[in-house]
Amino acid sequence: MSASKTPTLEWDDTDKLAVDVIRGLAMDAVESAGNGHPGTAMSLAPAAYLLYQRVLRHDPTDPHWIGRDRFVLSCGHSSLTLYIQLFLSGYGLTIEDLKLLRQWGSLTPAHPEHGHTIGVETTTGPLGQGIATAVGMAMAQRYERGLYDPDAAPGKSVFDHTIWCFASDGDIEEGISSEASSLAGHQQLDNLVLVYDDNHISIEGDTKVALSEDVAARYEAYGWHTIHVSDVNDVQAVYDAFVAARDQRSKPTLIVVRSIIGYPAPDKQNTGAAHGAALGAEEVAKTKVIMGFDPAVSFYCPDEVLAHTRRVVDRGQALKAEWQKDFDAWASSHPKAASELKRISQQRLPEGWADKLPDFAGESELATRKASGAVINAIAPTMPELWGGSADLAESNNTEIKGADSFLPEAHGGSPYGRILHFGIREHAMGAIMNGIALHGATRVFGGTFLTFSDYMRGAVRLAAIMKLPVTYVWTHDSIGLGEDGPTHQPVEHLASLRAIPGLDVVRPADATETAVAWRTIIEHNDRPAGLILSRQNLPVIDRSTHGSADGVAKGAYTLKDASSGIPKVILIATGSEVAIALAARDLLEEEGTPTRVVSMPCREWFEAQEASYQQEVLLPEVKARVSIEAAVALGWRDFIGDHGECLSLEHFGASAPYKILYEQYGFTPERAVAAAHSSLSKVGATSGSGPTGN
Ligand SMILES: Cc1ncc(C[n+]2csc(CCOP(=O)(O)OP(=O)(O)O)c2C)c(N)n1
Ligand SMILES: [Mg+2]
Repeated sequence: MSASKTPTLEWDDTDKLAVDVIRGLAMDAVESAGNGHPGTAMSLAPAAYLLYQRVLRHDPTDPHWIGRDRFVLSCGHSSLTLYIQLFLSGYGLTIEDLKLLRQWGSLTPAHPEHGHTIGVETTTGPLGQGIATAVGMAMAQRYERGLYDPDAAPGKSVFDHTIWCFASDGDIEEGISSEASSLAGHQQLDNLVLVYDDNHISIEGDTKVALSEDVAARYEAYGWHTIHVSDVNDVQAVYDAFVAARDQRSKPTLIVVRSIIGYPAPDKQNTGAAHGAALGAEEVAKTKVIMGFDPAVSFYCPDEVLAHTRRVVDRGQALKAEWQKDFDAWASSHPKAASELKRISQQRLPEGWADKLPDFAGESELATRKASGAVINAIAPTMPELWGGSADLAESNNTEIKGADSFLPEAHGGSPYGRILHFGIREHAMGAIMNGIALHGATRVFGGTFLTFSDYMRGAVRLAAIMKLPVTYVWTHDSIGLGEDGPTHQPVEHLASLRAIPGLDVVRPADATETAVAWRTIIEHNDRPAGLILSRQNLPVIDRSTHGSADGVAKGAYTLKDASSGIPKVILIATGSEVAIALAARDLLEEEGTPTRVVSMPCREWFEAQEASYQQEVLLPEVKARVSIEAAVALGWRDFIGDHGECLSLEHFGASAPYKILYEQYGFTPERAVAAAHSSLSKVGATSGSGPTGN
């Protein structure tokens, strides 16, 4: 794009004043909180203002407009960069909200929180996540266009828009951004613009202590278009760069913008001190004088500035009205697609989708990962909103939708609108990309890797839980049951550590039938992430004519096999592959005359959401002899087994050997479960102490 084609920026004194007003508000908000991050909100003011006022396609009166551009502030610490634009644009934030920065219950928490403040597209704060989330949004935009309007010319579809992301040195340094940016280049995401605030300062001061590569050269090597702007205060140059980046067709664009953190504060600009602390009354006063403001006035925002900036509402409404005409025309010429879009947007599932779930009754044994693959393939034809893939383990994770195209530019041998995601070996980016996809629209995405590598995704999983995003992790190879690959690949602590994340459903089905119900339940939830924990090895398919219905999975735990007569004396609680061991142990216990109940507990979170009466029906409070069986650390199981219970668990790493040997060696056998039951029964007999609580 040549500079001559770029429209001249209209920029008057009120715009100039508005940028200084932003700087003043940023300083004052942090000063009033006593802490916060003023520096970058001050230095990035011209870029943020230009974007929101002149370039971003948005209508502040309709923040959920599907045709809007998305803005991601990856450097979430600089939340004022966003909050002040939301205030000036008219999203509902007020000066009073800015005065309550970082305060209890305010709309202006320290870091932007999606679902809390209108206009915040994603929660950011953990550096690097925002860039990868933006990549996910850009991928979702292309997929959604492919679903509904694949034949439109580039830039001409109502589903076309741009994903904008502002990022700081920390975002650029974090590995997740490299993973995601590499993939974005490979995917040729021309709808993505990353603005890198190259201010050479992070918390420890000059970034020369930790960063020396040529970032733009790195991005060029990834396949990005790059643009340099030598001074963020050169608004025409910033504007030209924005327009050129937006109009770039074929690659994502990185705009490297040089800025001076804390500008124009006389003493603290260009120092780490401007990053994350109040500038102090004296410095604030001096800065206001430099800007021509009265140093005695705080939160200065003259009416003329607000009247000027709120005109962006007119601009946005006009853009939207224009778009609406096109959308209506599209809808009338694509009635089927339009009704499907409506369904998906309302997060409704297609009629009869669950009838498509496979019935595994005829199978004798099957790995739950394979059952999961069968489920995905059974429901995929009725659910176009379902897509996903793996971090290079599709065959192992059984995530492939058979017959579907790979989501890839044609140059790389796929279809730009394909349904199979290839994340490459980039688990952390995969997690954040899934978040971006879920945030962008109502499609349902899944992503697979080995459970042990969920650690590599954890930062993104945690954000999915915070944002309540309905993404599904397909985590296979779930225990020592994976066998020969050994301790690096055998999860031991992962179940406990994932269960520790509030709002994440950790679901470990016992057999193929439970896997189908687990998928059904996950799909029926649209307000939280879930991890499916699946076995590599075959597991017996439980005969449901003689055992409890797998529908109990939806309640998190259920009686799979009750005592043959009367009230059980002992309850065995197991998950996943260890349920079969519990069933075999029950047979032994029953043979010796101990009435035994087996409870399958695939999802604690779902069980904990049940009424106390149901919980007590399953875990009879009067039965204090209990054994938990799970080939992982015992952490968390005491909540269910109580003072008299025993845990059959694994408190050390595994080893490289065939899995049956490992189960023997580490004591995951029916005989050991029986011994544990005896031990628990004797504790109950020996004491009259308190039993388990809460169930
Ligand atoms: C993953 C992660 N690690 C550490 C932090 C803590 N932290 C917040 S900002 C920051 C670095 C600030 O430097 P930069 O990213 O250049 O932002 P600037 O000061 O230029 O605004 C750090 C280490 C974080 N928010 N996220
Ligand atoms: Mg910096």
